[in-house]
Amino acid sequence: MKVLFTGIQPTGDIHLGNYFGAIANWVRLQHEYTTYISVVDLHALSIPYEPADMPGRVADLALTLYACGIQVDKAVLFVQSEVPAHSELTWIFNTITPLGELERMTQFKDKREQFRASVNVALLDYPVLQAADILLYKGEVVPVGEDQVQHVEFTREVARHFNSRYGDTFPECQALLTATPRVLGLDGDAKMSKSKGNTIGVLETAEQIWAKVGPAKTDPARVRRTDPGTPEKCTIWSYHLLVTPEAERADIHKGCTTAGIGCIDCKKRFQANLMKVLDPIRERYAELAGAGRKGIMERLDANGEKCRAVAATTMAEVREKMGLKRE
Ligand code: AQP
Repeated sequence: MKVLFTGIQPTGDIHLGNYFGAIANWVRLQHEYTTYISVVDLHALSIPYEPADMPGRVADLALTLYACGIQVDKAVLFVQSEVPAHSELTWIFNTITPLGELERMTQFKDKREQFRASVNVALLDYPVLQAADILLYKGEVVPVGEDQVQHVEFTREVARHFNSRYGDTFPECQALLTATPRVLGLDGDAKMSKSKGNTIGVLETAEQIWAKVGPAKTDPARVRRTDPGTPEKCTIWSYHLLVTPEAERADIHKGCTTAGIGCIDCKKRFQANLMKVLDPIRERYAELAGAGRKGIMERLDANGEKCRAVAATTMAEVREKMGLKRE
């Protein structure tokens, strides 16, 4: 089987962007690939965080991923910092990465603006660590959201640079997108994002979600209930595309464009369809976080060990090719 590698930062609760932009694909593809999924805590250190919160966040993220449908016997879910070779390979890749390539990365430019007071080297080096993550396991397929496609392309470049300098070692990986690779933020921002506070979390209850969705902006043309709207200009419509069956969507589309339904009706129908997806995840999370927690934590330990072994094999090959093996 081909190797799939992907990761997610423990920077907050999993949201609809993570789920429909990436995780839904991981759940599907774990049956078709040798699958590695990393809780990338080293990446999360690149933005301000509270050390005391980190262990809880990592554990919670793992539990939520299993609740979303990642299976213990199908995917190797592990914690990045428990495999030191990720940092070692990053340094090696730093030596073959032109500075200019990192400076033009869209995510770096965005985060540099967002965290203006604390722009550290790790923010710039983030894609190099990501390349190390993927290539340590010789990942060929990388299912991500649209925002990460540029980093996957960069990883291909890194593999190419390394292979041409030191000999054929790494595969050139491909990004894999879902049908909805970019989920808008509740505030209409181009990206739902944990650090922007514009999210709907997958573990939120119907009441919590309604408190956010009820006041959310829709098509600005619908000032009064009787004003017809354009669904394509509405964030809530983009959410219907995630969860609402096609026939019902056609009905809602017509209702909006003819002012047959109001925005509140439209939002209620979205919420009802969304809860059909989220209720089972929340229930499963409750089970795992209770009786299942110890077993999951043990599984993370065992997976860390498995990954250290895979990483050691790759690093032995890398060291030898780079002349780092003593006579
Ligand atoms: N809005 C989104 N639409 C589609 N896909 C998304 N992803 C994230 N947001 C969206 C995808 O989810 C996976 C895990 O992302 P991550 O947590 O590692 O980092 P991120 O992309 O930076 O996500 P956030 O929520 O925006 O986190 P912060 O605010 O901490 O930076 C990735 O495959 C990502 O593409």
